[in-house]
Amino acid sequence: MFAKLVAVSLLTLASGQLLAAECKVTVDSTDQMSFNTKAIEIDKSCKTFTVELTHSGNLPKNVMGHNWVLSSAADMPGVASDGMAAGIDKDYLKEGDARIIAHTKIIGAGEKDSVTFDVSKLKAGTDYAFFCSFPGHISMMKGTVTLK
Ligand SMILES: [Cu+2]
Repeated sequence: MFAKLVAVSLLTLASGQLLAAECKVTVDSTDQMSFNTKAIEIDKSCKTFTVELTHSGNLPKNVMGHNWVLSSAADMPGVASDGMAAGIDKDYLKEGDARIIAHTKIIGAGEKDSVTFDVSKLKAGTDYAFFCSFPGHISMMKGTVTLK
């Protein structure tokens, strides 16, 4: 009985450590207008979550720039189309757009940027999306963000 209890406790401890949530992810972007992931999962136990965006291509940001933008899936088309008009100096995002939950700046080849946001901004039961708002990129460069 005692041995069994100890075994269960050890198992709980071990799985607890194994399951410790990683509250950050690195997303790479390329000259092929792509991200290296289509789905990001955020553990509910994370207070904040950090996304580091890298660019492994060779093209400069005015030609093949990328950013990482988070909004609800429903808001994504509107954020992207308003962002297109904002221009590269504004990272192709409308200034003060409340629909944007988090975003990096636009980066070019060899550059990186990261953003950290409060996970409490995400509500259970809402679909979230990430995308690049560089004009024309959203068709290829988007994915889902899920709170789990
Ligand atoms: Cu892009």
